[in-house]
Amino acid sequence: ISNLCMRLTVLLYLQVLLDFSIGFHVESRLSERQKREWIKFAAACREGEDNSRRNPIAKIRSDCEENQPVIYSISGIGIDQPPYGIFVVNSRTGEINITSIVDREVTPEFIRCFAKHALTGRDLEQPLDLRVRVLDINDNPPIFSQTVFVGSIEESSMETTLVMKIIAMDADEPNHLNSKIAYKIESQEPAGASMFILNKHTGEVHIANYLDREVKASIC
Ligand SMILES: *[C@@H]1O[C@H](CO)[C@@H](O)[C@H](O)[C@H]1NC(C)=O
Ligand SMILES: [Ca+2]
Ligand SMILES: [Ca+2]
Ligand SMILES: [Ca+2]
Repeated sequence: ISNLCMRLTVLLYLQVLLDFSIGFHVESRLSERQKREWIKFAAACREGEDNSRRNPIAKIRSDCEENQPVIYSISGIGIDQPPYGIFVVNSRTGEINITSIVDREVTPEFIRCFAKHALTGRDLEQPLDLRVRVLDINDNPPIFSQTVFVGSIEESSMETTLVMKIIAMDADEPNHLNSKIAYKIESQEPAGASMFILNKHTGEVHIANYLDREVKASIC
């Protein structure tokens, strides 16, 4: 039956092409035919919030609906793999609901969608990976990649020598303010005049020289 659907498309397409040569008015029909595929829509959801009032947050539809009985289904993590049932689909309408509060850091970005023939179970469309955007909230602190960073310097080292580079990661959305890291020295032992400069952006630690000490005062 899907072959028939395909053949029908091809025939109509040819017909439209033929029509196209004799009249300008068929142009809109041509663009309609090109849309013969998945029609989808997905709204953004917000992390850590009840999104149920936004339901349905997405809708999928196959144009094969026009002449065949279609059943929609979805698959993936948060659906038929743990955590189960975060996203559900109405198999008849293709409407997709979100059923619980989601954590952006563990929710997959894509929902795999299927349109199958209601009687034969055959795929009527190529599976679709529907992107569901979960808007990030800043709910992850930066974590140092090591609990202790060790640096060493020669006693005769020049001032401003690089001592070490400290690294931290933040699980919130990459390249977003929520995951932007700023480094700062909290304290020093022995206390007193700052011996090190920490680059706020790169995490590079240098020995402080006299000039740097003044700069440092404004950084920390
Ligand atoms: C999805 O949510 C809408 C609106 O709350 C509701 O009417 C509908 O029954 C829900 N569908 C499913 C499959 O849960
Ligand atoms: Ca989170
Ligand atoms: Ca963060
Ligand atoms: Ca987050």
